[in-house]
Amino acid sequence: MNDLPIDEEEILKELDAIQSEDLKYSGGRILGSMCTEAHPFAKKVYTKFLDSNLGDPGLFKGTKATEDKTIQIIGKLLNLDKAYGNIVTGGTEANIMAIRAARNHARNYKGIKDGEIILPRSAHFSFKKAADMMNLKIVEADLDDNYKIDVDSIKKKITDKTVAIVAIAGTTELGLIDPIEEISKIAYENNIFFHVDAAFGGFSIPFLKNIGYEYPEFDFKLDGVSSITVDPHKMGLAPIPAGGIIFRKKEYLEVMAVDSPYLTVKTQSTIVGTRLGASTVATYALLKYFGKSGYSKMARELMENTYFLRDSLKEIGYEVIVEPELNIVAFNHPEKSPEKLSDELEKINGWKVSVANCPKAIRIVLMNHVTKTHLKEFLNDLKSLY
Ligand code: 0PR
Repeated sequence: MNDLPIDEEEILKELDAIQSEDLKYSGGRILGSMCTEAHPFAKKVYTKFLDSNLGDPGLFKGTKATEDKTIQIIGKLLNLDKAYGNIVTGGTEANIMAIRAARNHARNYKGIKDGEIILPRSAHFSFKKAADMMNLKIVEADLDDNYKIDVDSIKKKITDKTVAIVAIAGTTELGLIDPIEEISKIAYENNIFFHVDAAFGGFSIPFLKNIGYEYPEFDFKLDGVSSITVDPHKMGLAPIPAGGIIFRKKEYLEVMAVDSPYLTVKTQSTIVGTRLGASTVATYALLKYFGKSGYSKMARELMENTYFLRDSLKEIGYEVIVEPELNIVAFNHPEKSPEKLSDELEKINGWKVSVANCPKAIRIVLMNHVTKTHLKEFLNDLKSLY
């Protein structure tokens, strides 16, 4: 550390140099990210609320009330009349909260000690963190030929130690939606906590449905669904960190509550203590700013880009691995491995794609910063590498 203070200007110069090493979404080269540039209005709101701390809500009553309102708005979007939950740091924290609620609920009401969670291989790695932190055993559900949960395998894997079943609405690698309706029935009949990870899909499926796209039910309309993760900092255009966890019942928050006696609120259910209010208020502002029609329009445009990429890839001879359900396209070169193609794409023009593991494929996430013009350039390069 320097002994004497350094001039702001000088520090800013260094920071500019630091920032120039980072990629910018606007460059259009980031093709494998579920995040995008936050909306300018959200950035404005964010800086206005930088000091508000949701960890001590009695001091920031306005911000806390706004978190509650945001949870209600998102809950309604997911067909829940009265929602319970929080805006947290991201999908990871939201998933950890869901699993913690399930584990504690099963421990308190069913006396389950060494619990198990059933989830598919396509689940995000945040569940491995959750299982590790909570001493739970992961029981892997099989995938069918379309890379979705095989419902029968869930039935077979339920034991008297099962504390939760997890399914995904918008898988990380392929953007697929699991057969949530069938799984919800099984969870309901067996009285097991059922968590839907819609970190990615939760901010687009409801809006796409709104404009006539057909998707199966995935939300609280299904009686068996206990909680849903839905992340404003992915498809919602909110600034990082903004994840969302919505519970059907208050008791799921209560089973996680610990005493916080010297604070303005006497219990806390979130994992994080001191919590940013800024991204929560920015999320609220964006929900109002776009409304259903704004988010629907955006979701439609992303799907149009998705179909454009899918069709163009097929035209030039690449293999599209699965029919896209949301705005992710996974494809392969008929001969080159995805790793090799990924390296070549980076060398030829700085493209940053990501390689899916199950199945092995190049995976493109069509976020707002990826325009048609970028896609055309990308396709030209793919043509030259064919
Ligand atoms: N659930 C699902 C279905 C996800 O896809 C992700 C993250 C999470 C939970 C965890 O969310 P947080 O990362 O907010 O905790 N999916 C992306 C991934 O890990 C996140 C991501 C975003 C990765 C931007 C890269 C990137 O540039 O692949």
